[in-house]
Amino acid sequence: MRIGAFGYRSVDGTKQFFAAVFVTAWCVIAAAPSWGETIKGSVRYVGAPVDKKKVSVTIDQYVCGKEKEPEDLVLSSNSGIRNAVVSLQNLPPGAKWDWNPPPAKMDQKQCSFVPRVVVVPVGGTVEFLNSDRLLHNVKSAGKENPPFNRAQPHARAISFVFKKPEILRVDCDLHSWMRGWVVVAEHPFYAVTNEQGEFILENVPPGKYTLQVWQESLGNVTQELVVGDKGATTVTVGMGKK
Ligand SMILES: [Cu+2]
Repeated sequence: MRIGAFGYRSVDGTKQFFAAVFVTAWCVIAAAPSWGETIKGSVRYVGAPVDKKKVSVTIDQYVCGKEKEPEDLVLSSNSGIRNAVVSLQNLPPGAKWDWNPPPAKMDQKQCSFVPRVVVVPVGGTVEFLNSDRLLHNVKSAGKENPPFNRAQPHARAISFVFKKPEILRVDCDLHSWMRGWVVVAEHPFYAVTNEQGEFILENVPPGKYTLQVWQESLGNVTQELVVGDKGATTVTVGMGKK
């Protein structure tokens, strides 16, 4: 819709081009499977109080700062958990999807991986960037996908393809606090919670599901869920440190 709107603001020469883009985009949307059901949810922290200890930085303070907020468990003011990965298990047999997103990007900015969590399909690509004017590296030691460890000078992009489903940890050896996660997903019914701990899963076929939530420092929880055919299904999932 917005692409079409841009067309009106363009000068005459580009108007037609944008109109074409709009029509193409509309056709792609129309061709996608339209189960139409939506799950709107939030993931909340329900455990013991969290000790928010800052991480002190001892090197490269001119870029990294003197200390970093802990990012392994980030909560909103009303206990929403950021960067939790929500997915549907047990998809109905015969459910089909056309899922070919552009490469995910994970930047290194002020000595943090940004975003901290990316989801890619099996066979998908993550492009690692470095916006910082210093040297980082990207290292991963997954179990299913080949390990890698590459130096990453400023502004160099390095792409990796992930062929097997798993959740991989990404580190920078030069800055011990830096951590990211690549989630290699078998189907598109995955979402990462936002700053408020909220997520949306769209185009879900009606049915009974197990919703799984993974968070790097809290592990996994599951919750049963029924998706009907009358509007959005809402769900709240609680997670806590034991
Ligand atoms: Cu680094």
